[in-house]
Amino acid sequence: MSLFSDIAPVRFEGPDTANEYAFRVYDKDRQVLGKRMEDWLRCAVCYWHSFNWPGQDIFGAGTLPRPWLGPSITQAMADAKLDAAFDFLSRLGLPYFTFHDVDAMATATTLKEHEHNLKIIEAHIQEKMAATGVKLLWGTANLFSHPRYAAGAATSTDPEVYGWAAAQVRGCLEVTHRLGGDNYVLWGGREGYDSLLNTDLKRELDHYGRFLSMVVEHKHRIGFKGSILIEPKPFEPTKHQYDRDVAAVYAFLQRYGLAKEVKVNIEVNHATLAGLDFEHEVAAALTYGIFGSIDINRGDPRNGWDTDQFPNNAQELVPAFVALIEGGGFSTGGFNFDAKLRRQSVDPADLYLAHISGIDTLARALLAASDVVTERKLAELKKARYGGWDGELGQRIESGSLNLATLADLATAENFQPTVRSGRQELAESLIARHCKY
Ligand code: XLS
Ligand code: NI
Ligand code: NI
Repeated sequence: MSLFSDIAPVRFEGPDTANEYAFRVYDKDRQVLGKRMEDWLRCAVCYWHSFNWPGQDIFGAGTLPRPWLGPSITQAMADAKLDAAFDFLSRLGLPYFTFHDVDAMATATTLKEHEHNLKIIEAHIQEKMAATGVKLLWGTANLFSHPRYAAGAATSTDPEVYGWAAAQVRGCLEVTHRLGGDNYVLWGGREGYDSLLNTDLKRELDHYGRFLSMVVEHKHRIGFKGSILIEPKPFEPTKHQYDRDVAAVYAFLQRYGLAKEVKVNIEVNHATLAGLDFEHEVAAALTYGIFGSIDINRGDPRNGWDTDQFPNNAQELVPAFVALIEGGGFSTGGFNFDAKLRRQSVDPADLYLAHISGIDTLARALLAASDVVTERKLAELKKARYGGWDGELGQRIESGSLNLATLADLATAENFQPTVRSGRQELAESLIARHCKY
């Protein structure tokens, strides 16, 4: 029995059900474009927002009943949290979870203690995973909450802090490996700066590049086959985060020779904070060949911080799903619900309702996007728009057989008189909207 035991295991009951604790659209075995829905979405519940956050904000204390939380977490508290978390996970019926080292373990003050406490909880997590069949999508080390990380972890001004970060990442990467995790994530929590006046940008970036290289090297040393993922975010907590968006991460990876080793974990609310569409980030990552996984949530269009709300608007997600489907779907990644309740959502039932609605939203977006892709009209519209490039001139340019001078001479000699052609944007938007019927 736990806080979450009052709800019966959540099942698919179809759109007409009167049961709020059932999936209306998410039918995990339903075939979509030759793959089960569960295998397209690969959904995960995150440990931190769901079980490790008492509902505090910068103006007030926690509101949510989470009896296993306190200023310092004992092993008994960590175990009670684990019981409750896996009770929830198995009742919700999603295949994966994600966690930070410190979300799950008892509080430690030294690195020896940290290793010890992590080992204890690892064994308990292993038992829970075996008993429930829930798998690990990714693990990550929290390198931002403790005061020691105030000036960053891999970009800290203090090499001893850098050493702490190395120890935490080694520990959590190895645990993730032993638990069969599919990915290991690094969100650069405080890797950034608040003022350039006191910041040595080059030195910090070089330290960060070296850190990531050490992580990749260790991954290979221990034989971890999953993906290493960086999670971009433009700001918060620092004014300027180094991993501000997919393009910045790609430039960083190239600079340090890691573009073939590291991919990205894209978060919806981080993309929008960066002033970008979520689908832009997905398409950019696919284009650069660094698409990894997704933290699914949403921001509020009227304020500018990471509100981490549960997704509830399928239509808004369809363009990203079209890109995802056309890109072949996830390999090691999935949709991690990096989303949290509101402070007034104090009933244990609210955590179910939030996830159920979020998962159905993803299922709706998947079905709509699969119709868009199957119909092919959008793909044809796009292809036709670039039709000129398939002709003789376009092919000569694309193949590199013209240089600036020969092309300029050709354009002049043949008196090119191009005219504006319709971009068919309204039709493209309509092709999305008409399929949002689930
Ligand atoms: C914070 C991030 C964080 C990462 C994991 O904004 O989204 O939750 O996903 O460290
Ligand atoms: Ni995230
Ligand atoms: Ni976030």
